Amino acid sequence: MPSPFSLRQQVTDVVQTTPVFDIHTHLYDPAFGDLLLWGIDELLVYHYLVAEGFRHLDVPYAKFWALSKTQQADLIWDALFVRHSPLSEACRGVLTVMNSLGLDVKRRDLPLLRSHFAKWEVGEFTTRCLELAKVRKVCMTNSPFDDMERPVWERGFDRDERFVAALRIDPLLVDWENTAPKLHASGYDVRADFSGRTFAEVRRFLAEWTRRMDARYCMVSLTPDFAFPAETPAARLIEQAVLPHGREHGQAFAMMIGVKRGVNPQLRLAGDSVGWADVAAVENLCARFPDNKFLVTMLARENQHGLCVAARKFRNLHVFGCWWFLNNPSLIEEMTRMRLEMIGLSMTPQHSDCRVLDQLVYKWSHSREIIGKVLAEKYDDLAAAGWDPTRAEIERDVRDLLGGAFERFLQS
Ligand code: FIX
Ligand code: ZN
Repeated sequence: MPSPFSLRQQVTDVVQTTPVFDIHTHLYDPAFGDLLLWGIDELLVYHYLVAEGFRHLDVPYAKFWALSKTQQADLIWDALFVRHSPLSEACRGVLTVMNSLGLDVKRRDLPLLRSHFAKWEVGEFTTRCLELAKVRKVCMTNSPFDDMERPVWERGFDRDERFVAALRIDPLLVDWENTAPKLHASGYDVRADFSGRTFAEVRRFLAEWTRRMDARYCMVSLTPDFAFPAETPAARLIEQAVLPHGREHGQAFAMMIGVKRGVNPQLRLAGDSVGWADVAAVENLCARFPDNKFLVTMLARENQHGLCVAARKFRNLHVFGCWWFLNNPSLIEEMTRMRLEMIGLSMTPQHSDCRVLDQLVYKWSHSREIIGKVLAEKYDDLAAAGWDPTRAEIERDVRDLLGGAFERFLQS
């Protein structure tokens, strides 16, 4: 039996070096041009930092939004890195990125950091970030309703095989009233009251976009009051269009539940909040549609235990990620430990949710540190119980946690 020290070292080493499939991000294949964000200014105006910056800034919201990106970044840098120590997870992330790229953050010199970024070309920088983060595949979030993104898909482009697609359909499910006329205008025979061929036409829309994007799964974010069954447009569309589409195409349906959009609209993208949701909606879907596959993450800390219990009951449910306000070391640790204790390796502990390419570097290094720590503890417990985990077993398990279990679930 290896000593506890070498076991720990092995687990840490395997978690640090195993390439990951990042199953949910807001990054784009470089072919999307400016939609792929990167560099120091984008890092500083990330909405996590904007929310934190406004806690110190006394600039009116409108004035801030009227500034150029560089000026906004200057203000945030000053508020969060110069006038206070950058202790928050999102601030620390900026430092981890700079440090990993070999840049000197000690000097607190923003113009100097900018000058380093000016030397990069996006293709090389993409490869560098993926290498540093040891990310083997990045799943994008792809919306046919996005006016910037849609034309790129319609034109067609050579796919970068490191970037795979996920079909995002929020407007369809959470804003049916405004989306139905748009679908109608683009040639789908749908009616706002769901009459006629509406559901069949929504299925045709989903099938066409799934094919065009080669979408690995279909996804939506939902508010805390999401209920199923219910007489809501979202519930009706899920039951009569999204799930039949999923069964026909063998495509999983991802639900990210618990976001309250625009609690402070003045903060724009940074203005969303969280609320408790009812896990019963997930259980009802899994029970009623055993031939559909559900990927689920929930935003409220209070929902995590119930979601693990649901996953114990339904093998067509795959739990993933520590989403957004949960993507902090203390909560990742708590959630990862609980998930391992309750559902073992049949889950995906983390996704990055990156909006800026460089963030891959910090989100994965910070998460790997915690996943490694919790996992090492768990193997230690097994060793204490007389079980002797081999290196090959540890590698197999870590591959599963970092994307393998997810891929198998999609293929099942
Ligand atoms: O709905 C989502 O996919 C969320 O992750 C985003 O909307 C959110 O803004 C975000 O970036 C969270 O990390
Ligand atoms: Zn997201």
